[in-house]
Amino acid sequence: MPSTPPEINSPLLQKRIDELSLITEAEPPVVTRVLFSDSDLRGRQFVRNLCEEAGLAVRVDEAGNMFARWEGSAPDAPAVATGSHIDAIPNAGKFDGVVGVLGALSAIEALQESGFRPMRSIEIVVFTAEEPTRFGIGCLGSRMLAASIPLGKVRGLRDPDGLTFDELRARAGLRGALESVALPKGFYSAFIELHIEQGPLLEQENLPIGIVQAIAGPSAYRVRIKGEGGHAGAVLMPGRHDASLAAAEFALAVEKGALASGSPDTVATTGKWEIFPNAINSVPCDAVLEIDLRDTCLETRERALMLAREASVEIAARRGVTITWDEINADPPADGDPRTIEIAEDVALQIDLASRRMVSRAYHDSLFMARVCPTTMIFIPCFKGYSHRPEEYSDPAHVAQGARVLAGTLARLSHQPL
Ligand code: HGY
Ligand code: MN
Ligand code: MN
Repeated sequence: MPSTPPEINSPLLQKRIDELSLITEAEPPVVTRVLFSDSDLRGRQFVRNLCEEAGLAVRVDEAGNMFARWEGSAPDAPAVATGSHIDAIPNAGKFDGVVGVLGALSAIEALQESGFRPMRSIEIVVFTAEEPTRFGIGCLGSRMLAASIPLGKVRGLRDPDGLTFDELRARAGLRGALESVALPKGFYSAFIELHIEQGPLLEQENLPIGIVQAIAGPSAYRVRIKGEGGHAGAVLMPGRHDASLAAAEFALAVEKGALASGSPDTVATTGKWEIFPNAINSVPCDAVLEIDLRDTCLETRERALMLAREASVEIAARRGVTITWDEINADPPADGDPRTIEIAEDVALQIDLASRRMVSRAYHDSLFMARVCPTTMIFIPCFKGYSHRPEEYSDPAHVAQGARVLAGTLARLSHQPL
């Protein structure tokens, strides 16, 4: 066991983060790497090559989750897992998810160079489809690993071009049974994910490390509003059933529901709007909205949802439109594992890094890994909390410190008694 966690090769880690950021569908420095797109496939290959150069044994499951294993002296014991995602939403930055994948690789390389030998194997997981961009639902890979999504629902997904998950994963040469993806019970002894905070607290409090004690529960809904179209000049106002204006009122009602839930942790937005026929001189007859509603507490999230549903009934009656709801996902919050949290805190303390426990308001693959093994996350600060935008930034010192705390935590978890 290393007396203190080994130093991270920060310039090399930064160089890799920069190199991966150039594998994008957008113009650098903008990062866009949508599930199973050409840039996603090239990004996966980039990470795979680095892991194989580090001597890790790499495999890919039928959903596209990639695993890079550093075999320990007890190869049959439940391994310690770490990792994150490299897919990126449109107009994203270069740190979200990537820090947890490349930081984990740098942590393992530092441990290797320090002469540390794992007892439990240590495995990096690069989860497929953490972002909801392609299919509207996030964490598809970790949901399937945790057997937390009916495979019929996965097969029924369609992307905006009408492509299925099976058609898209075939691009990566994956055609095997998705039933093989779910992890056997007890496969991992622990999971720990390094990630940028995607919020402003650590920077505001000038703290280098956050340890996640809870992850907010995400939910998403697709709401269809059916009105009546017509000529924008000829249909007089009293006779209109304008789907777009009903959508506008409804989106404000969603916001109102979140504000009236009784908890400051309830957040909601209407992030996707499609108006039909979307022509300037035509009264919109249809609107399709996608709502993102989250909370650290199920009860207040449900209250916000109920208020929004009640508002939709009133808006539909008053405006003479129909409003129908489809649930995309509604997942409970997850708690960090106390023992794993303590270990990560103790490692940070050991290298004089102040830390605080905190909530993750973004969801992560950890939300589902917490269903299969003790899980927590290590957060590092990011500039003004920016994320999901090109200005996303974490300075190299913070990235390296996060990876170093990860290295120390992985070392201790790997030597947990069998
Ligand atoms: O939306 C989220 O919380 C995550 O970044 N996909
Ligand atoms: Mn993200
Ligand atoms: Mn992420």
